[in-house]
Amino acid sequence: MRSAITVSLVPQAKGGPFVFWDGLESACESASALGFDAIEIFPPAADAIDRPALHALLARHSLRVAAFGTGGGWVIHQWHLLHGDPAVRKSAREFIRQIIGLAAEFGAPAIIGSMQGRVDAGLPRAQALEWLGDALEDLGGHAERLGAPLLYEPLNRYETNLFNTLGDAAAFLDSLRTRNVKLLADLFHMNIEESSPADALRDAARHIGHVHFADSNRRAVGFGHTDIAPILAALRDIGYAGYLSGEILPLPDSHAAAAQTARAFQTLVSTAHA
Ligand code: LER
Ligand code: MN
Repeated sequence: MRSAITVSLVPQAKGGPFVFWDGLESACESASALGFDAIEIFPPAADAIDRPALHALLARHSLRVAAFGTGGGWVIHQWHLLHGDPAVRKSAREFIRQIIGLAAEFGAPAIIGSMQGRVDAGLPRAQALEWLGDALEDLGGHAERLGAPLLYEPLNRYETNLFNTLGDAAAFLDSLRTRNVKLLADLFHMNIEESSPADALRDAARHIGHVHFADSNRRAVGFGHTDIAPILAALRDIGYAGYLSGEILPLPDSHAAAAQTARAFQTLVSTAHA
């Protein structure tokens, strides 16, 4: 498994679960000093990223990009894939498509988290699931042609009423034609929704493509009360070789949150696995 830490480039997302907020240069410097393998980027839009500059920055710090989030489309524009207005659904899909293109250039997947939206009053659930499935077929196929998976993230009940558990999301992915959409297992959401996070990971093993590494209170692993050992044992047992990415609140401050994530990764994952 590899380690990653998040950086938000979206000021409107302030208060959200991202560790670094002061730009890519500063985030890469800190991530590299703490020994992370990668950064996970939350951009305002695909065209906000200077691609040659980012390639150079990553090379300078021996870092990779673990993933790009697409939630800027929701935070900045209030777009999502299940909006009642077809023009807004289209804008949401195009926003994600552009980020898939950006991510593929860095060998990384894009994440559909908050951009999935929710089933609003008056929208039949079957219609919502048809729209979601159609978007995932289209965007999953697009990502596949560019050589990267697409990540779909089940969220807790306070953020979506679509799929809250890995099992329900996995069953939905099984109903699609595309095999290129993988699950993002966020340990914060799973702490709220799963009876057993470790069992949920084992049951959805073949679908797991990325992990958000967070404690029960969405702080760095070790700063809450999640029993992390059985979760890491499950990830090892299923042969998960992707990222554990610290998508967490920058508490008590960005540096301390990142340093604790690095410490947790090194003591619980690297050394146990060496
Ligand atoms: C996104 O990765 C996520 O976990 C959502 O809760 C958005 O904040
Ligand atoms: Mn997440």
